Amino acid sequence: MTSRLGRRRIRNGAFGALAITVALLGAAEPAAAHALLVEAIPAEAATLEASPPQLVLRFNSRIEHKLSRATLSLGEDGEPRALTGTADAAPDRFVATLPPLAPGSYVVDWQVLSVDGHRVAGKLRFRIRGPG
Ligand SMILES: [Cu+2]
Repeated sequence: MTSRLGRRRIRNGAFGALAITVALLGAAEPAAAHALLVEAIPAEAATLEASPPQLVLRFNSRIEHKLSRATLSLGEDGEPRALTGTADAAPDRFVATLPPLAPGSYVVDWQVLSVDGHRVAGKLRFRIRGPG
């Protein structure tokens, strides 16, 4: 039979373990929960010979397609043109069909919503080589 004091000790011990678990989960959350970009096509800083047919951004977790977007600009100061994400893309990808692009330097400005509710944004630059 457990004494009153013994029971209280057990309970405090359980609370202590719970507090440590919560602290560990809290510390691990940011890295584990956001959607992080793991692959881009075209790749960052790529030099291409021809206009790429698609933009593909692959993440390490699911994204909300309806609340994810990207723009494409010709050069750093170019007018940003909205890219329409493919609604039926895989859950971990943002996919957009690209119009035929002239040679030049392009900047993709993207913003996705992770399923954990956090926004993640980034830029991607690539270049299409001109003739000659
Ligand atoms: Cu997050």
